[in-house]
Amino acid sequence: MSELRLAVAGVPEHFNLAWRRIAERRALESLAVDLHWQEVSEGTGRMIDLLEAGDADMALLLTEGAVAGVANGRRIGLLGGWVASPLRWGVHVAAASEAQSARDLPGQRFAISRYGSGSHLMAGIYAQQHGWPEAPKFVVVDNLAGARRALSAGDAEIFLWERFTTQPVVDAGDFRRVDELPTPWPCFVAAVRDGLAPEMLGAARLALRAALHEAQGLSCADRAAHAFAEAYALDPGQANEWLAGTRWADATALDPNMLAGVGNAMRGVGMIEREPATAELLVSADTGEGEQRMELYWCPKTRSARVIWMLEEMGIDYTKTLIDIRDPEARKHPGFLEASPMGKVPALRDGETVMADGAAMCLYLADRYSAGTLAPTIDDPSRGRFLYWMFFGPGVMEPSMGEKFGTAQPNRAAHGWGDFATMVAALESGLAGGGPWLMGEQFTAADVVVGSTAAFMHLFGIPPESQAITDYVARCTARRAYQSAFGDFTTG
Ligand SMILES: N[C@@H](CCC(=O)N[C@@H](CS)C(=O)NCC(=O)O)C(=O)O
Repeated sequence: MSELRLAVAGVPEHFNLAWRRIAERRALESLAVDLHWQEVSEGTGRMIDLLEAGDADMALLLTEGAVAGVANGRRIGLLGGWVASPLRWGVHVAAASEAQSARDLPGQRFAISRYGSGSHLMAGIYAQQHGWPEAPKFVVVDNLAGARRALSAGDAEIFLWERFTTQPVVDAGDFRRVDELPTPWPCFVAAVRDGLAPEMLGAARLALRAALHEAQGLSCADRAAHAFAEAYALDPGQANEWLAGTRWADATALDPNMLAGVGNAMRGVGMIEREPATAELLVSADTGEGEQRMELYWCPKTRSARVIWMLEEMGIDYTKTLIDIRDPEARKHPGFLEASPMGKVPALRDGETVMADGAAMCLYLADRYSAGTLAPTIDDPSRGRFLYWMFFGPGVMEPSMGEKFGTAQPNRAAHGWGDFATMVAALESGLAGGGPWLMGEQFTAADVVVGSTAAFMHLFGIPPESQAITDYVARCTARRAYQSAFGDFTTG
């Protein structure tokens, strides 16, 4: 596989720490993607220029800026979601300004990074929401530093920018925040330049999934807010508040209704003349090899949940085909039998790859689509330990459960899986390093396999008498992806 160079641009703000980290770690190397991360302080308008000039292949754009860009004929398309929660725009004036609230602002000039940027579009929305009698006036200032200069020199009076990014400027006594404006839609999307070759689109999707996974992992780590605060010089309390209100896109797919709502709002304030159609906005899903939708053969309340958890962690696009394993006729589904010779769920079809067995599928998915994040790469020394835990689930944990169900007698030396007590002790020793995950800081497919098996023990009323394992299960079950996969075990 020859390496593809993928240039990705985003603002140098806390939202994008995951990109910085996967680029520094060269996490996509094993997928033959050479990720170049570029920080662009001028924001969405400038990044659209970079995309059009071919200086960036993908960029994380403010949703309203991306939609307006497409409406205005810019040569970009939307690939997927990035941040699903709203952006909290702060409405700032110079500290010495006489303005105290929204009522004092009509007629004053907005500093904007550039035309078509988020600061421009949201200023239009703000003026409309507050019933300004005349069209607002704008002064282009490039970026936050330019806004600081413009407001203190009296070249402009108002500046809209993300309120956590400007907090240090407020704390320094340069800006005063007189109001806030949350976007009524998910704030960031990933856009690509027009004309990207299919293999580059595939690489862009892989990178987006890896970054989403990294962001989700970062956000639920211990002291998560500190990592963001340290990287972007934010106050830890502020970083905490920001993180509590931030949700990453669940899967990479974008909701056409949400995009239509953004277009409608932009046209309503006269920022665009026409609302772009979904087909113009979205990059086609048909991107060639590896991008056909995966098909998961599954059945509720079975081991299928393990693989659904894995797929949800990856934010991957897949379809589910229900095989009712209690119905002999349903199990005759030919596609299913090809994938699962024993007629057991879960099973998977991914292009020409067909396979069964949950743990094997988790390993396949991690290696193929998330190596470097959900699985250590082949040449990583920690790979051996990772494989040990991947096989520990089906090879040791599951068979040892028979002892608790009364279907197997303990025989530590003769049984390949030892016995239940030895299994518990081994797992406890694996967690003794403080984790929070089996491989340390990084959540991996081994946690899906071992964590789901330990969770099954709790669900089936045979929990090991171990506080360390109980705590580990609690960490696993707290994950959003776990909950969306295992919900059917706790309902009805
Ligand atoms: N080793 C397989 C076991 C799969 C398995 O036993 N699945 C059960 C449901 S949890 C099944 O399909 N049972 C139906 C049958 O065997 O008839 C895995 O972990 O995926």
